[in-house]
Amino acid sequence: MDYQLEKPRHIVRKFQARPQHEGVGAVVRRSIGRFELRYFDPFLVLDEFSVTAPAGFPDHPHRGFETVTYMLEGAVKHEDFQGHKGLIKAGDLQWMTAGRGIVHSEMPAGQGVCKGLQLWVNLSSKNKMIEPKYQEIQSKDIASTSKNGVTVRVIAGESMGIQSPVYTCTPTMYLDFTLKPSSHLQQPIPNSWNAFVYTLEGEGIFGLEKSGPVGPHHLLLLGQGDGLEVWNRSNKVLRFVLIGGAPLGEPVSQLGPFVMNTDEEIDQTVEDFQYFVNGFEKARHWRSEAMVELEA
Ligand code: FJE
Ligand code: FE
Repeated sequence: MDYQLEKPRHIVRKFQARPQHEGVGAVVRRSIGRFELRYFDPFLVLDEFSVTAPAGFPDHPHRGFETVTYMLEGAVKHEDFQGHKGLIKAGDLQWMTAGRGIVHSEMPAGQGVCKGLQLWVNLSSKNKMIEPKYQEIQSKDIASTSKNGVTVRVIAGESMGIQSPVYTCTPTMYLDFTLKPSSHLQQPIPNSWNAFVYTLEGEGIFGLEKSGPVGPHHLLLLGQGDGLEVWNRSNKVLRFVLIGGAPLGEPVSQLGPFVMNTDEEIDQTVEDFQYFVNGFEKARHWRSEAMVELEA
């Protein structure tokens, strides 16, 4: 190993993410954002989604945070009220800063199942009302490297000497790791950050070498320390994401897809959306192609 961690983080809470219904006929395994774990500062929601047409997430608004969509299988067609549209395909990333307001639709493209992860990252009070912005990276352009049986795709932050070009308003790391059987990983994480693992495939040992293996669809909250150690002692490939961020330490007032600091700001947001002002102007006459088709 190139470095030794001084204080490896251990798992302090473990959740199995069970399927639930969201959007229109869509199924998500929600881990962060469910009743037992409303908020893991700065993270509001983590959904592992699985959607097949005609199900999906038709026209809906966002304000005050970012949605990060990382596709695992199939493709999502995205359109917003500014005329921004595109396909997010397997391995692609869309980092959308909703800021003061986005109205958009996210629907499966084609007939097959589409699967991925959607993370909601909160914005600090000074960033909640910034202009909306997109950072879109195709699979082939995502920084990736392999060493000693460990492969990382760097969605945000840096790992194994490579760096993501994504700018994160709230300092965030997002790493997609694949470990071959018998491989081992040490990944530094800033001491003051909140961090978690979400497992996708195979079985891994996280934090403590003598702990039991964890299978897919689990959220593992990490305690304090300077990094994470992982072992693959199984005979199958292990895949998981490691996500961390600097906590904002601010009050959160949330109404569905609107996330502000105070109840007054939420009331204002509901009004802005209702009267098409303060960033929601274009919502007055816009409907997505997906919505028009659904109603045809
Ligand atoms: C939703 C507000 C929303 N998980 N995973 C309320 F914004 C959404 C929503 C999503 C979503 C979209 C994708 Cl592509 C993937 C997601 C929630 O759009 F479902 C509710 N109920
Ligand atoms: Fe959305």
